[in-house]
Amino acid sequence: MTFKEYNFDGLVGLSHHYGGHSFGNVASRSNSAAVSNPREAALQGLAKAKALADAGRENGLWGQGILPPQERPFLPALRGLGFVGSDADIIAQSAQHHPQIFAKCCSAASMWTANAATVSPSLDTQDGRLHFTPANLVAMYHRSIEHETTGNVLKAIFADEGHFAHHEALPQNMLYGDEGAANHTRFYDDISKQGVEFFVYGAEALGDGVKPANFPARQTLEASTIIARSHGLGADKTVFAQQHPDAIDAGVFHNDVIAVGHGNFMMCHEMAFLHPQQTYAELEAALGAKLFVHEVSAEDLPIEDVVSSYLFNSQIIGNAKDGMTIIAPEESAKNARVKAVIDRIIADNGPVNAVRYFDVKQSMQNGGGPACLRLRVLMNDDQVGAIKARVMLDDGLYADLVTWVEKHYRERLVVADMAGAAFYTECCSALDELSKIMQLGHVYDFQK
Ligand code: SUG
Repeated sequence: MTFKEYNFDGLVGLSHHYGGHSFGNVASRSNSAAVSNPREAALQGLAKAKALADAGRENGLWGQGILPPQERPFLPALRGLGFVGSDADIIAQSAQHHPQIFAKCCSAASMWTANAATVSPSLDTQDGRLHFTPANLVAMYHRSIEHETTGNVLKAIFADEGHFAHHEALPQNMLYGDEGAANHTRFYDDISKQGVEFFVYGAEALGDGVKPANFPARQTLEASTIIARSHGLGADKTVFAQQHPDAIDAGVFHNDVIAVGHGNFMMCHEMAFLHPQQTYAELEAALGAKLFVHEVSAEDLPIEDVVSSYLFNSQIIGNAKDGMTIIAPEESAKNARVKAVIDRIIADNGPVNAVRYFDVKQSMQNGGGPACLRLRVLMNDDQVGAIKARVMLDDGLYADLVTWVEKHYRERLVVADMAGAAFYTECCSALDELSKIMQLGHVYDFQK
């Protein structure tokens, strides 16, 4: 049976704003309190997803899905923090007396679906099912409230237990900090055979090894090993590597900000891993075939440019035979040093032969590039056939989603705009409509 990669992009939520919520994420912090445009954000994300859906339909090489946004403000979180009364009371009290907490409970950060879950295709798992573990995202409070709804959504879409296995998020403790697919890459030589699952962690929580000095290591080795174990991955096909702590301190809060892999190719910066040569060798040994690693030096691209351009948060699509394409953020085209790096990657004899740039500025300003916006799920036709929800992005779904966004989304948003019951009601009625468009059933708390 042949397998295909499906990118599930997160549809940006109605509450997309710049809250400055992520310590260690340079863009989030520097755009704090800027005015956001949720409508533009959602349309930018949809335009990228539609372009890839069209290209994939034409060449038959990949597919494109969509994951819905979450309900915000998230009242279960506010209730858990001691706010009581009617929905309107809870919103008013928290917004008035604890505006920062209120803003965190309004975050639309679930749009970055690379952090939704870790996904292991059925080719790699002991029981032959496709496994999902929603990320607990404990390092940042505003993201730690995502995993339950994420689990509901994944279970609603990938409902068939014969094909799909769903795990609970890991325990809510920094020992087990887990940020999902942003720190997980799968390499393969043949897309329809077992691949190598590569887990990158920021620190070993219980070890004496080096750790970043200033910013949090959001992913622990402990978390990565639990997932490898519970997904039933083969030890000889699993590689763990530590991120360079200095990179985390420079603003590289996830591995996908400094490295990206696809098939038999990886492009990364020399500061990506603590032990780069050992990491490349272990990956190639596990792959049992040639792995093309394009390592970019700090001399060619200082770490500050890595963080500002988000070059390594590109998606890579296609295959080694027909050629791969880098899907880069527009910010990368504007930086001459980055442009030169891309030209060199295309010119060398690796599998990449093209680049396309996309404008996802609304997301970028919160530290989320093209690759943050998608969750990769490798499936065969039977597994795709088992999905009953309307999540595959064809012309019809795209048109319905654009109409839905244009009907419900604001063009200007700051935290104060979300501080009344009206915004909450607006969001719930929009999401209720969306869950019907996407045939998701009841995945939201307000639908209980
Ligand atoms: O977790 N930003 C997200 C960006 C996530 C990017 N994802 C990947 N690299 N895969 C984060 O830091 C900022 C929200 C705010 O400040 O309003 C935020 O959550």
